[in-house]
Amino acid sequence: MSSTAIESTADTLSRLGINADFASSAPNLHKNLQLLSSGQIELAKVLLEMGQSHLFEHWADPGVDDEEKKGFFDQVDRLNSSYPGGLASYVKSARQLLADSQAGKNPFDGFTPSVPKGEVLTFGDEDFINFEEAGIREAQKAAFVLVAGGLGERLGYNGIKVALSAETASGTCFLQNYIESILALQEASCRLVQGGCQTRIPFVIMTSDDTHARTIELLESNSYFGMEPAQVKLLKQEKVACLDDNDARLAVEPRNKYRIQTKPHGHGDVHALLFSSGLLKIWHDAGLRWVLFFQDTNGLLFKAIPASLGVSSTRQYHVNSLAVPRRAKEAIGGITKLTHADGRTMVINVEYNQLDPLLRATGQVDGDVNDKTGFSPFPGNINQLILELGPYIEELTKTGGAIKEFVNPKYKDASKTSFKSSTRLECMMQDYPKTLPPSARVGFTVMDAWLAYAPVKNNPEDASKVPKGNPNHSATSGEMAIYRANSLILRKAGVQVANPVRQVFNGQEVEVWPIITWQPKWGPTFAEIKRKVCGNCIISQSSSMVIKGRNVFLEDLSLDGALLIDAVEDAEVKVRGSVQNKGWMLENIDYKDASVPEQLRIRGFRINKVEQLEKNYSEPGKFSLEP
Ligand code: UGB
Repeated sequence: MSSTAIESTADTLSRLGINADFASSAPNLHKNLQLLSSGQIELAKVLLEMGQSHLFEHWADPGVDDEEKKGFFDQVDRLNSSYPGGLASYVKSARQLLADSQAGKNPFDGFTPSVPKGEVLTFGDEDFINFEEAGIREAQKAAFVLVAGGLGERLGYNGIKVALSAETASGTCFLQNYIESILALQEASCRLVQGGCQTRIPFVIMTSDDTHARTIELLESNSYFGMEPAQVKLLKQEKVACLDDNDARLAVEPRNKYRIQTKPHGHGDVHALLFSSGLLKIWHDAGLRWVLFFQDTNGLLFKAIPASLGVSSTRQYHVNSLAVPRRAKEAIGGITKLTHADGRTMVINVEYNQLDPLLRATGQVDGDVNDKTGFSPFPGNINQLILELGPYIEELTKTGGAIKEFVNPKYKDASKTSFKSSTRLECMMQDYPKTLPPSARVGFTVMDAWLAYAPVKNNPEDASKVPKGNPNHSATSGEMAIYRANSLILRKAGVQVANPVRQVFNGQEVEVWPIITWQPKWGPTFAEIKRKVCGNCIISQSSSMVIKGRNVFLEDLSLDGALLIDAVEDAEVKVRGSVQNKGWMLENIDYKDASVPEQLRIRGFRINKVEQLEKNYSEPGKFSLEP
């Protein structure tokens, strides 16, 4: 060590008011102090004060691995600055939560669950149509936030989930479907303003290191799927430090002793990120009123948005959780009213693994079971939240966006003293209402699952083992649900759509309806779809129909085969008469067949496009298609 280096370290320490002995508990750190900047020394002090001296146990002498040591502090700096309250606060919370977990403390201690009251909608009735209309009016005051930082371990797909095709008839991926849906709402909402409007609905995507680069690439290589790039903002969540034991000792990365092991913190990060990004204030200043949160693989989602947003504005909900009827033990949380012995109440999601023990602990001996309707009395949380922006900002100003965390260590044995592998704190975006005052208006909106919810979460093997009657939540069921929903919507609009047949793909029995899909702008609301369909239209079970374009009208159409229409914005196309051809067929694929692309394999089928009628209208004008 050179004498100048000793002097400058000593100077730095004295300038920082830090006693030179602060690193005596970590001799290997002490030896390396000369390498550290003043900021790094402060971080080192924080680590030692938190009882983390073991992190330096394997540090080499100065001159060896010095770049790695800098890298260590870069990482500590990131972990410290990305967590509300910094690393010290993280370790403090971890110790408390780990102690509670070891003691077997029930996070809902003192609370009794009951079934809350909310808005239950019936697709297509007068109320539904009115709520949709109100929702479309509000859409120009909304911002959308997609949480897409998850790896999708349950699905086991190699790519990012938003790049998966929501359905293979048109090949539209989830991200494209979401963007086109937001643009469709934007246009529909602006059309209600006299003279139109220039509103560009903001769209935020929360990514993580696992998904960030591939999300950007997907957007850029597809020209943002038609959205203006400035409308889209990506916020990357950081992972959090892993914990090795009940004393919250930070875990060293197994492959690099100069790094702390990290794991995802959960979708709850979205609130702190939005708050610290400054976007909420910008939106508020621009007159926005709503923030809508949603997840990465639900191809039905936007069919439920206009009506739910209408409920939020009509009922003046500060928080509106979208929900569907839930089967007992289904892996989605239950929306629950919790009443504390001291009188406090909250309406909150109780996660699927906690609902059953909570019910049993509070005298409902059968736990999480269906009632006579065949469903759990607790509506299923589909994790689509609509928050009113003003109260949201007020709350986050108090909390900084920190969300109540939990820890879920896998203990080695009943003594609960050591873990099978490192754990970490996690948080969920739907836990936001936990800190709200009793005056907050927290509600929910229930819709039929066929209309609102068909996520792609389970791999083929797990999906095939789902108990009979419970949804598979696989790529197979997710795609089939889109065709079913579109068929049922057209039925409600007056089209005679044939009944489905049952078929098995990847070991899952599903209903196969006609393969019908349309671009979101063709039918952003039910009223709009009804306007596009008239006369006596018939669609046979083996038919397929793909509509691209806004102004395509079905009039006395009889379809028995495949029909594809693609029309530019100002082309108005009336489709009449009888379309008959050999159409499309579904062919089985085995998910283990590695010769087939993974995108298809995980569905268990591919569409064989045998024969089709395909018409493109690339010029403005009025057209009639009468085969
Ligand atoms: N996600 C992130 O963006 N970051 C993360 O760190 C983790 C996830 P999962 P989960 O709708 O069926 C939720 O893994 O967490 C994103 C609700 O908690 O698909 O098991 C990720 O990219 C549960 O109450 O779901 O369960 C994805 O978009 C229930 O409603 C989203 O977060 C369930 O979803 C969800 O992640 C459901």
